[in-house]
Amino acid sequence: MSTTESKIAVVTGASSGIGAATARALTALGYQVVCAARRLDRLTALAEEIGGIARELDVTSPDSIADLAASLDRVDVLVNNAGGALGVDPIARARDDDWESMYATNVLGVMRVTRALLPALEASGAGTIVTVTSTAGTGVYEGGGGYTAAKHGAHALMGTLRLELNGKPIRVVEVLPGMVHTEEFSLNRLRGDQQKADAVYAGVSEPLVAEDVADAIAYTVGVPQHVNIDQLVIRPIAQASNYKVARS
Ligand code: 8X3
Repeated sequence: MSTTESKIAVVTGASSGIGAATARALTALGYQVVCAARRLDRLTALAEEIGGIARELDVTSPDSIADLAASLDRVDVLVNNAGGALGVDPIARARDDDWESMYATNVLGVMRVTRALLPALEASGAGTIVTVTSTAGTGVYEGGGGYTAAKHGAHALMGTLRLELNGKPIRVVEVLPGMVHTEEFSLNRLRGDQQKADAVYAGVSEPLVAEDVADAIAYTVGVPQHVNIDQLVIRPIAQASNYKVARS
């Protein structure tokens, strides 16, 4: 791998949405980006477009994470973006497999990928970890129990990590997006029902798009290395809280 000259950024969940946009934004900042996700066909196209590297990664698989770590000889930036929501059921009808899956991706996935890449991030002498959590990491709403619990877990993980890494040359950044209209977030959450997914954004004037969040992530990475943006909450102007959204 010809990575010895370039600074390397690893982006998980890079096959679409915020992850793909972040891979482009960090490339524009001068990083060589390792685009990691499960769907290698999409990653390969993205990597070709941006001059990056495609790596198949399932953040729920310890073996897959170990393979990724072993393939990298340098890591300057890690963006933990892989994750997502499944279902909008109230807790009274919570589906165990949804909750287990959300915990596996949003919490255990972040922990395992971070743990695996920490030695390389420290060895870089100027590492940065950015985890994309959510406004669901600090607030709750009906029907969001499994997702908000998982994102609260990821939020706690980042706070803990910042304390534990104090004194080491690694920034720990949490980006908490609100309503972002991406191709897949709501579609996945609503089990492929496009009509219901579209209804999430109906009447909302300009929900955020993936590039808005990618720009915010790139900002946290691009500020001087002594500046640690602990948390960056980003919402569309139409959204004042998780459930106060202006609709026409
Ligand atoms: C996405 C924001 O409001 O759907 O993480 O929980 S929300």
